[in-house]
This record gives sequence, C-alpha cells and structure tokens, in this order.
Amino acid sequence: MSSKDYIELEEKYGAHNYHPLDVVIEKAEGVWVHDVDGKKYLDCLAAYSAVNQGHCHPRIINALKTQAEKVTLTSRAFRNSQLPLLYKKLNEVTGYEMILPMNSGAEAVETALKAARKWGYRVKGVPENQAEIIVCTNNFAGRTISIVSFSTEAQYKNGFGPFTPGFKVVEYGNVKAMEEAITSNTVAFIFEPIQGEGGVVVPPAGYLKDTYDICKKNNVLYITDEIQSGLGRSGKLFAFEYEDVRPDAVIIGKALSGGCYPVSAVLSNKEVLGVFNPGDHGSTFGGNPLGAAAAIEALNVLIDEKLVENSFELGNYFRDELNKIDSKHIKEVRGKGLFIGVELHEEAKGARRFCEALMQRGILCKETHDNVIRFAPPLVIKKEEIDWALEHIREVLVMD
Ligand code: IF1
Repeated sequence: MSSKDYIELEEKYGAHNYHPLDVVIEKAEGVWVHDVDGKKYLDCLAAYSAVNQGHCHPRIINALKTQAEKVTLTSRAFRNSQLPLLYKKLNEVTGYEMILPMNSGAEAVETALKAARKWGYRVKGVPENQAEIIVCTNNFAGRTISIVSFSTEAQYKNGFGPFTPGFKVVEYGNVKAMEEAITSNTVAFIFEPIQGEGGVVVPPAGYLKDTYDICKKNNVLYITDEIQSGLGRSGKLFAFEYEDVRPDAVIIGKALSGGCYPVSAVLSNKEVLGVFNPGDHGSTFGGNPLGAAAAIEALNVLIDEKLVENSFELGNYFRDELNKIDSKHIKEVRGKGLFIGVELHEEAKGARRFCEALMQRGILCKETHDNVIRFAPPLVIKKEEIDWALEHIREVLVMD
C-alpha cells in the first residue's frame, strides 16, 4: 500500500477530528521517522514533546517488552511490583513526596482539579461547592468537558456545553490580573510555565515568582501543568525551575514514558494528595505495571543521557541560529531549551504552508495558533542534525 492508500482508508473510516500533514509514518528511531513510501524525515514535533527520549529508545522498548511478558495490568484492586518503584524513582528525580499516577495528561489535569477542590474544602475551609480555580488565557490542558470549560479557544468549546463552573480566566503573564482574581474561595492557580499550544509563549521574567508569592500569601495552591514543558523540554527538568518557585503540585505526562505508553501523574505532597481516600478517584489503567516499567526507564534515560542539558545547550544554539535568519516573515523566535516557536507576521499568511514546504524537504513540524511554527525535536538530537535542518529552514523561511 502507498501513502495515498492509507490516507484514503483513514479519510473513509476515521472521524475527522484532525487535519494531519499527509505523511504516513511506518517506523521511527531517535529523531528520524520513515513513511510507508520509504521517505525519511527529521521529527521536529516529537509527538508534542512525548518523545523527548527519541523514538523507540532501545532501553525503554526493552523495559516495555520485558514487563509485557510478565504482567501488563493488575488494576489497583491489587498491588504490583512496578508502581512502587516508579514512585521511588519520581521522588528521587523530582523531590516530590506523594504521587498519583494516571494515563493521559487530561486525566492528570482532572486529578489536580479534584485534589485542589477537595483540599480547598477539607484543608483551607472553603464552603462546599464554592471552590474557584484561576487559569490563564490561551491555556491548553486537554480535551475533557471540565478542561475545555476553562479554555479560551472557541473551537475547543463549540458544541460541547454545558460547561463546568468554578474557573476564573486571567490574562497569561499578567500578575495583577491574577492577584485581582483571588477571593477567599480560590483554591488553586493552575497554569503552564511555558504555554505550548498557546504558541510557545514564555511569560515575562518574574511572572512565575510573583504569582507564586501571591499564592503563598493567599493560601492558594500553585500548580504547574508541565505535561508539555516538563521532563527536559525547556532546558530544565521542569520549566518552573527558571525562577525561584516550588509548586505545590506539578502535572506531568507525555515524555514520562518516552512516548511508549500513556503514563501521567500528579506530583505533590501529603497535604494535597492526602485528601484522597480509597475509592475517591482512580482509573482502570492508572498505575499499571507496564506503564510504570516504561516510565522508570524513560526517566533513567533522561538522566543518564543528560537530555535536559542537551536541551538547554542545543536549544540555545537552535534559537540563536533561527534569530540570525533574515526573513521578512519572522516576527519573533521564542522559547527555552528545545521548546521553540517561530512566530510569523500576518502577511506570511499562516505557518501551515511553511510546515508543508519543510515536509517536502524531510522535516516534520507543526503550526500552532495558525502563525507559529513549533520546533520541538526529541532531546536526543545532535548539533549536526540541527545544522542540517537549519539549511532547509533558512531556505523555506525566505520563500515568498
Ligand atoms: C490534542 C495541543 C499540544 C498539553 C498540556 C495537558 C495536555 C496537553 C500542556 C493533555 C496535550 C496535546 C493534545 C493533542 C495535541 C497536543 C497539543 F495541540 F492539543 F495543544 F501539545 F500543544 N497539558 N497536548 O500540551 O494531555 O490528554 O493529550 O495526554 O488534543 O490534539 P493529553
């Protein structure tokens, strides 16, 4: 079968909830993916930062295979031999003392919402059903009805009402707006330290620290959604580390398993996650031994191969080189580490055509918010691979 045949099948039977580039990927390794026609591409999206460790990392695949031949799923009605080891590894790597494992990022976000609300009622003393959570404009935290309830992207909400109450939306990066939104019923401030889908937006210096201080002063939980920005993507283990803050809870997913299995988690402490009693919350696959085994090895790879450091160094190099490109289309090059967005002027007529031109040259990337090209390759990328990509990016970005 050719790419065309696969595409026709997908278009015929699949719901049209995506508009993907017409590349049909058959296999991948490291930073490279191969389509069914044998063409090779440099992956500059890394499955939205779920493949930070590189596609099909042998150590993670091996951990998956080994565990798959033992036991894949026990449910949480019983215990298993891998989950405690994942808890220990996450505590060692992140310093957080209590963890709740889930599967998708959205499930971990929902877990954080429930934890914050119940902490508000049981610990802070907010009247029942009055909890308020502050979120930011241009957030992206998943696709469940409660999460899209606080989205500011009309398309993510259209046709899905009625929505979950209890959220206040403030302008991202605006400290005053966040402080003014706080009431005695505010239980949490949940935000991305770098907004991914919002267009790789880094907030103004001091935003993390100023909002953190306001949360501490008002007994409001400071929770960061690091599902995309975390686990090395930003050049730090977590993007919050760029300022002197320590979130009450951190939400992770995606690269937690190196893109080999859906594994997510809320990292926090006893005061917050201790509000959950047996039976309060959970999921069939949450904390399963197969995902736990993959996640343990994915974390080992991140540390052993110094991928956070590589992201920092090569991210700075990549962004410096992008800033040297003399193109009438480029409005701004943004990001931290290998989390890079190139915003184009309106006159460029959108980023998609540049992504399609790059695809023709063997580079896969994705536009976000119409006019931003996101470059977020696996963190295992080498300088010479970035240099190869830059040759093509320079030529594409100077086209009319
Ligand atoms: C789609 C976007 C990225 C996330 C952050 C939570 C989640 C995500 C910061 C939810 C997921 C994915 C979802 C996927 C495309 C992709 C995405 F374009 F949608 F917005 F990365 F920017 N917090 N992001 O980025 O995690 O439930 O998906 O595991 O829905 O199209 P999930």
